[in-house]
Amino acid sequence: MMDQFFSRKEKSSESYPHLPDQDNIPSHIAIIMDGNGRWAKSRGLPRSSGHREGMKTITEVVEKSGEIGVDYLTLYAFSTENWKRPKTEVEFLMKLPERFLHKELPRLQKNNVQVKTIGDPSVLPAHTRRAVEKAVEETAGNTGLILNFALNYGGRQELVEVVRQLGQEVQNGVLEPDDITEDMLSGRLLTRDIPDPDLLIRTSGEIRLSNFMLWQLAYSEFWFTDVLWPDFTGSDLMEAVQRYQQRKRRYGGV
Ligand code: V07
Repeated sequence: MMDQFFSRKEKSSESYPHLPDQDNIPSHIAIIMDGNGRWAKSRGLPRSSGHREGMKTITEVVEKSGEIGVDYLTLYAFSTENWKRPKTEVEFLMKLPERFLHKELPRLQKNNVQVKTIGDPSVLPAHTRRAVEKAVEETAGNTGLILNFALNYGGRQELVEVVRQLGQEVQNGVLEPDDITEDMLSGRLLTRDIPDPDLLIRTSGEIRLSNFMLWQLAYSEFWFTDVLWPDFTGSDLMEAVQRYQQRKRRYGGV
């Protein structure tokens, strides 16, 4: 076979001979990055140091994802429920997008990563919103991994917004309720430009969705690990991908 016919995925997986299935890399991985507070507590450190350590994990996971040929990586950075946390913690968390981007944006540019977000930006502090907008704009032309941060995101809120839109269209007389289809819902979600996740990873041992991508995860494979997010490594990601591939191969066998 000639070289130019190898896809990016096939080529990059040559350096991962332990990956059983070289062309069944999940196109979209979504991650609930849980366990930062617990990581800190177990070391007698403040929760903030767990969050800071969790940012280093993002860098490692982004690079590994790009290497193996993942197209989309969605990270649950801040949920609509997280506002209930103590004010000081929320204030700290709202500084993390700036800190992360200040440190990592040059590397993201170099790696051809495109930054995107889902969630309601309207209630974020202006400094947070500005930092994120800048990163989105400055990476808009990149053609590699799409790094999608869910920031002030809630799955139910996202669905309510779609229902409101459709209701409005019905009221305006441009739409009949019976004509509403799945595509009309998915085409109005914040993820309308990206495919549904193939694989969901949640760290830190909790087995629930916590309002994350409720519609989009309907057919995804789920991978739960007890590893806390700050301890999660590129090789944990590879384990999750391998398990995903094993499950996919079993389906193929039936
Ligand atoms: C946050 C650090 C990672 C562990 C999980 C929770 C805490 C990166 C971002 C971020 C968000 C948007 C963006 C660039 C970076 C972030 C929050 C919390 C609120 F465009 N990490 N991180 N945002 N944590």
